[in-house]
Order: sequence, then C-alpha cells, then structure tokens
Amino acid sequence: MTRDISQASTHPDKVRPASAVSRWSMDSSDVSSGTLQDSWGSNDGSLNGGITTGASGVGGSEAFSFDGSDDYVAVGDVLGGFTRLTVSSWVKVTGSSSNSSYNVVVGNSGAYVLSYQDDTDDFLFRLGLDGGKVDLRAGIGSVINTGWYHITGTWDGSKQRIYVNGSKVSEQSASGTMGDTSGKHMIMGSLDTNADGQGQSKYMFKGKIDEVRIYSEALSQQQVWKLYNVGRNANWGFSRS
Ligand SMILES: [Ca+2]
Ligand SMILES: [Ca+2]
Repeated sequence: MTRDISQASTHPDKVRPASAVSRWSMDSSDVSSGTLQDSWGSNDGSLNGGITTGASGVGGSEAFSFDGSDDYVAVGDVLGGFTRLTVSSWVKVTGSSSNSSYNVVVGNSGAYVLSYQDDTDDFLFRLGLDGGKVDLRAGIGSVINTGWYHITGTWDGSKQRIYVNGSKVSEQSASGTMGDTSGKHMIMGSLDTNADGQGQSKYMFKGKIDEVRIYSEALSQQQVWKLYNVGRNANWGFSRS
C-alpha cells in the first residue's frame, strides 16, 4: 500500500478532534514531582518503580523506559465505561518480562487493554464487554527488539479494529457494554486487575512507551494513518533506533 505522506502534520499535538480525551507525551517537560501531566485533559499519572524518564522517544521527543520489574504509571480510577474508544501508543519492546503472557502497554482492567503478548510475540487489543473478554490480535510476526511500533485499537460500538504503523491489521464484530472499571485504575506499563490501584507484577512491560492517547470515538483509518505519521515524520526527527 502506497500513500502520500507529504501532507502529514509534523506537530505532535495534531490529530486532536473533539473526541480527544487524554494525551501523555512522556516528555520530561511534562513530568514534575513524580507526576506525568495529561496534555489534553486532567488525567495525570503517577510514576512508580523508578521509571527512567528522558529516554529517546519518537519524533525526536522523549519516552519512558520501563524495566519490566516494577515500573508503571497509574492514572487513577478514570477512563473506563466508554461507548466508543480509540487507544494508541508508540512502543519499543526490549524484553519478555512477565510471568504471564501479558506485557501491558496501557489498560484499564475490565474495559480495554493494549499489550505485547510474549507467548505469540505479537500485540493484543482486548475489550471488556458485557463482563467478558473480547480479544483481537495483530498477527504481524515478531516485534521484540525490532524497533518502534505504533499500535492503535479502535471500537465504534460494533466493530473492533487493531492497527499497526497506521494500517489496519485485523478487525472483528464486537458489541456490548464496556466495563466501568469501578475501583480499578488506568495503568500504563501494567494492569490493575484487583482494584488496589497498583500495577500487578505479572503484567509489567519491558521496553519504551511514548505518546499514549485516548479518544472517545473510533478514529478512522485515515485518522490513524495521520496519527502514525505525526510520530514517524522525518521532519519531526523520527528515528527507529
Ligand atoms: Ca524499577
Ligand atoms: Ca514523547
């Protein structure tokens, strides 16, 4: 598939429709006193485990580096119960860290999860609908230690889709009521499955995470493609190293 990306935005704050909810840049300029500021909303995150900040990220920006042991960002008992959703992140997987197959990039247990699956060396987008788990895998082959990937999960209330590097990889029908995640915290780098507000050790992520975004609508293929190019655009200094 060939697309003209010459019109792609070079500004990291683009792709901000009315449905934009939260954006975390992972840039040091948005971190103070152990708190990562939400650039769009009020869903700030607390840094745990001694996360390494200032690591090289996408577009010449900075990322967080997670040690796979106890590093995670806890956003709070928020960001659940969506009727439509987009969740996206840049990730660089550098290890298989957990004692489960789930190396969670971002998730709110019972509602949605984006994860690296170390059993299949692949990405997973899970929705929590009507109390059950609805899983969609990316199926792109090995992603460990092969550089940065942009992963996006969307749900429009009837279809669930997963995109990698701006292109749709898989989709399926998915409907129901998303879990409200009451008591469970939205976490980056792990998952709060037992509603204690903390990332559980078996779901830790090892590698880098950058530019996590949440929208309350399913972004279109065109919007996801633009979102990917916002991050990778050479004019913005993107490097895969
Ligand atoms: Ca640590
Ligand atoms: Ca960044």
